[in-house]
Amino acid sequence: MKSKTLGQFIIEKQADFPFAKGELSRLLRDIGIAAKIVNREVNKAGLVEILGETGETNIQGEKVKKLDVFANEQFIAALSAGGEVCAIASEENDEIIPVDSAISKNAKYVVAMDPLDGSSNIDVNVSVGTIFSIYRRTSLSGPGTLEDFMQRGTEQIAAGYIIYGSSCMLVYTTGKGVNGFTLDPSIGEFCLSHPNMMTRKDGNVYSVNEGNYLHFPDGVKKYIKYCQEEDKASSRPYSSRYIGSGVADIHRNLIVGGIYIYPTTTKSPKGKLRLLYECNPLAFIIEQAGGKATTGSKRIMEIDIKELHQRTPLFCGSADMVDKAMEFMSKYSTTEKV
Ligand code: P6P
Repeated sequence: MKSKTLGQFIIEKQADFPFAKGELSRLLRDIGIAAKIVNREVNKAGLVEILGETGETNIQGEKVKKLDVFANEQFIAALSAGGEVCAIASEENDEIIPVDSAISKNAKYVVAMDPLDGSSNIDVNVSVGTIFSIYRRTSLSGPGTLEDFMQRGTEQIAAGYIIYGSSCMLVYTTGKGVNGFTLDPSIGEFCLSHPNMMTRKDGNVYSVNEGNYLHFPDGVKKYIKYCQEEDKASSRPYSSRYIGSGVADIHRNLIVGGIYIYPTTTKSPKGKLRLLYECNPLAFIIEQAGGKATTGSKRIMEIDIKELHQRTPLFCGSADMVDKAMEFMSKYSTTEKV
């Protein structure tokens, strides 16, 4: 039996939002359109002149890849043309992108995104992803403002990611569970493949860049050693899996269980990942799937955001694993006040 397409699913679930008149549905459709276009380019990156770097560095001080720019342009174009957003925030843009067109004059939403997360992996053919977060605007009218993005993660009305891997999947939540859609290239549609995704309460995979071990807080060091101890009763030692694309690591842990940690390091004293368009959307998804997402001491979605590109440490995944890591942080590390 042909599985439900993303469009059919969104319309069906629209009933969950009696007051919505289809705007959120159209916004999610716009994201799906851009995702298909980006996926097409990611899949042929090796064939066309789209590999490599542009020679620029972004506000994060990271080398900008040509596919970063392409993905950013595609999502901005699709969101701006769709008429449902009044502003966009992107990892690739220092400032917000106000959307001020006739079609978006009644737009209710703003979208924050990391258009191509893990882009350092593009040239070596490893999965990359897009992360997005949707808020209701707080400003009253006209183009959106920075204030529209200064909202806690608990205020998100939807969040999701697209993973461009062995298959292209779109995973999202509107606060009523998590659903995964796999792109069927033969019909060019995302089809429901992973309904009601729930992560395992406990897992045996830990994802962290152990190359930074010497610079980790003591609590993280102790937790990593805990993961490596022999203890059959708790299935330890765990497996270490680290892809270098957060979306890919977190997607795997969402499906099979596990914990992803990007803690503070001396190089990234506030953590590396960004609160607005990486940690909050991933936290929303993980919590909706029964997992947890914290800074090592505090729930990610309750952090007050003060800057567009604000960073935070991230511990996310299976609830029992995050709890255990937080025990070590509480016992051995002075936890950052974020
Ligand atoms: P490192 C990608 O740049 C990213 O934001 C995450 O997707 C990924 O998990 C992490 O950074 C990789 O960072 O320092 O381990 O290379």
